[in-house]
Amino acid sequence: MKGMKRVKRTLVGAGALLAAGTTAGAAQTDPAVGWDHLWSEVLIDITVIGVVFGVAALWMLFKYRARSPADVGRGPKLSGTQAVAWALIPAAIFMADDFFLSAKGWTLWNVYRKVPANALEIRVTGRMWMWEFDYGEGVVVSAAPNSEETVKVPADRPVVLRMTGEDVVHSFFMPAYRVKEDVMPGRVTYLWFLPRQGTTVATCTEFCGTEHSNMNTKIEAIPEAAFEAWLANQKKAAQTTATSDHKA
Ligand SMILES: [Cu+2]
Repeated sequence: MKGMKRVKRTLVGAGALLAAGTTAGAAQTDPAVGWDHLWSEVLIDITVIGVVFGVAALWMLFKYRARSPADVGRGPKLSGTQAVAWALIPAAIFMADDFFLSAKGWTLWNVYRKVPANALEIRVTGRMWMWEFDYGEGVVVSAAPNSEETVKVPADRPVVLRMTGEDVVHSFFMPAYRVKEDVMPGRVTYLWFLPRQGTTVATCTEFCGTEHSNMNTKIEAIPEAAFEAWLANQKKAAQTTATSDHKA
């Protein structure tokens, strides 16, 4: 009875923990932070496992070393149970950790693929060899190779990029935000990220021709109010140009 109670309590505890994990997942607004956590977790796990097995191997090397030339070939044999346990226990430990990390990765991936409702949408076109950013209403920023022009985004507001290509396969990569997605003709792919104030780099990461390495641009995240003011100005300018073009 006591045992059953304990099992029940453990199950309830595990359930609560899982539920807490799910809520934390839902509240997660920046997948980049989640990817970093997951990566350090992978590193910690493989280090711990590596050290444990390394120490065990060294200990056995020492314990079962040959003490005299006559010892060679007379090492102790493992029993059937020992042999099976030696294979299964480490495999179970590795698999448990693998499943645990993949479950976390899968949860995070789903957060990453679900665009937040309040995201600002920018349409991106990739072509040999530049990126173009379309904010709508005639506001287009062309990031020509090596230009000093930055692509502005609002800090702390999610931004979704809907991307397509005009010629060959490109890949849009923002290392600082841990996001990368292929860009190709005939299809619209997407990614979203949560800008942090400051300037970072976006670059093409699919070899697309001789100028591929120049296909990069600076992404500048500025406070949202400043961004809104900038965008409103750009829209006004775009409208004026359109009207004067029309008159001409
Ligand atoms: Cu490219």
